[in-house]
Amino acid sequence: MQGVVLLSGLAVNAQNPIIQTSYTADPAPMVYNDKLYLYTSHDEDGSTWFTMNDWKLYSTDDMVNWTEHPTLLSFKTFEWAGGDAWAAQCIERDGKFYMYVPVTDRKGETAIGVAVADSPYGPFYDPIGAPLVRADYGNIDPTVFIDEDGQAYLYWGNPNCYYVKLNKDMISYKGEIHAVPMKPEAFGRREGDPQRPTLYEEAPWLYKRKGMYYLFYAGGPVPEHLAYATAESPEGPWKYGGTLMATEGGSFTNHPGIADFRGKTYLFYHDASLPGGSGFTRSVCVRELDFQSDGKIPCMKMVKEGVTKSLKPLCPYQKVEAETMAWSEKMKSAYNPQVGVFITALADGAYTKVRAVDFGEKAPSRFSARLSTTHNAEITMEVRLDGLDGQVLAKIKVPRTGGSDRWRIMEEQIPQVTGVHDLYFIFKGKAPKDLAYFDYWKLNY
Ligand code: FUB
Repeated sequence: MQGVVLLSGLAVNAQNPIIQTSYTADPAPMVYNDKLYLYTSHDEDGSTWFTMNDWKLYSTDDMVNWTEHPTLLSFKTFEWAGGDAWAAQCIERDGKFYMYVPVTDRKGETAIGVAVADSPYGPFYDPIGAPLVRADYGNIDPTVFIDEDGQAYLYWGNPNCYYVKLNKDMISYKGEIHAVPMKPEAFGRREGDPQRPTLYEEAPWLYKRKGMYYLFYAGGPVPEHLAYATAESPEGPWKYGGTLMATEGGSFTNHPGIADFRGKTYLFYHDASLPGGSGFTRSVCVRELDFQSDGKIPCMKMVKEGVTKSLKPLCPYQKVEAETMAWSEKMKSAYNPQVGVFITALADGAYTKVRAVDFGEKAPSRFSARLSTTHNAEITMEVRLDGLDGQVLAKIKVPRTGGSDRWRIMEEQIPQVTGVHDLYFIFKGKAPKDLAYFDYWKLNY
């Protein structure tokens, strides 16, 4: 567990990986009501295999600050599942949210299930009590897409790629399960393996732009790269487009997720860049995706800086959850029923950074935050402007309440500040572990 959070020495201006408080993988973005929701799988700390039991959810409306939400479902949501919570995708239809997940059934076979909710945050339940689809083998990595004519498609599979048309209810399908023809013209030629003539490995993602269908995927041989194919129909035939992202980043897998949001297209992927990172402890990243005028996509590099410009300033005059952040070090997120998701400052110097906070033209006079610690030693939270050594806005002694189930709201007068600033919340003090808990903060006039 220490590995994921005791990071230091990563560039102060890094925006990738976008989640630093857990290991996350297999990004699946979904845009709904002008907000981007990011569903991810969750590599357990210290994993030496794909040890993944539940899915996580983060959201943003500015592409730089991400808010963690309570864990929305696990393989246990599916009574027939025996384990595994691998790459999933969620989509909205007529106000309901459908999450397609690969799990392993009680006999040890992979299958794709579906869970439904009335909100993107869940709670999700299994409406059919059985797998939704299952091909001969390799039933992982579902991707779902609804075309303009209302027809929904589900693609999935490793090492083969399958698809099926979903019914309007999104929890049943019509017709046959189709195996996508594995032709080098469609997915690129793999040399030296007659069993696997193409580069296609896994992780399909179906997407449409300007009338053209794109099938993004992870290509082999391992270590994976990202590639894409295009077609004039969501059922193919597919034409190999080339490499989207070469192998890099330290993880032997990669997994694309694409979303259009506020006029731009974003490519989500994963790497192993958090401390302790590996092919089994991965981290989700994002960058803009550029298209050429002919619809082709140039090969892209992984980028440390991620998305550099906030799309929208953050309003600090309402509760801002501590788990809303652009960057953090030595921080870990947790959940309890008293306050929901909160963060723990693990060691001296732990901090979070929140970008583009809009104080407005009239300066606020007070800062408040809900905090707690179990330690007698003096633990403080400094709030600084625009840098770890920037102007001090507040210096609050964290109250000793005795646990993360007991909290106090602390308030302090602050100097006059206006305009847009990055805010840093820095925890200082000497304690053997878990310095302080932080639930939310707010500015007041
Ligand atoms: O996360 C487990 C597996 O790793 C996914 O199913 C693949 O796409 C790869 O990312």
